[in-house]
Amino acid sequence: MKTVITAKTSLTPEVESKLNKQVRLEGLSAFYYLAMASWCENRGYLNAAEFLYDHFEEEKMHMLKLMHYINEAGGHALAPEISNLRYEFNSFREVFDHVLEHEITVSRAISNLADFCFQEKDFATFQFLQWYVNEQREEEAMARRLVELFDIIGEEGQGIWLIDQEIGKMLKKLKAERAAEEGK
Ligand code: OFO
Repeated sequence: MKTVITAKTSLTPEVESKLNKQVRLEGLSAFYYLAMASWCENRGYLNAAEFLYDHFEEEKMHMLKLMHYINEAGGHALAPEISNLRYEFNSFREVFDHVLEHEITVSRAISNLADFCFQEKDFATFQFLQWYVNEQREEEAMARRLVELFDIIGEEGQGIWLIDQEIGKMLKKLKAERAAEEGK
């Protein structure tokens, strides 16, 4: 009788474990944004809060996309434990400095992960990760623009109000771009 050997998963244990590490980082990103959104809402920076709540949903989607990929490849995606969130910020600007810093960390993690998969000759996962490489490039650019608002407008006088308005416009543009993308 012919024996049919089927591999349970197409992922090596190392790739699976590193993908799960990235799941955790995306989950952490989601809850970082959630904590920052709540801080902004509590202070009355309502456009910024809406922007950050929207980004919470984006990061959640990034995490789920990875989890589905792992499971579909025969691995086991692990729901992350989230702890040590930061709930307090010294200023409105500090929130967005934190966003930029965090996005740079995530970009590096994605690059290292893609590099590892390439070295392992896991080209399917390498290709899958290109979506995240592009996404991070866009998110880093967006975070830089947010921080620039503080440099250009400044927080004195009506500055904070103006910055919050500009963030509102950025969110509107982002949503319009997403809708156009979905309509393609
Ligand atoms: Fe998941 O895109 Fe930013 O962190």
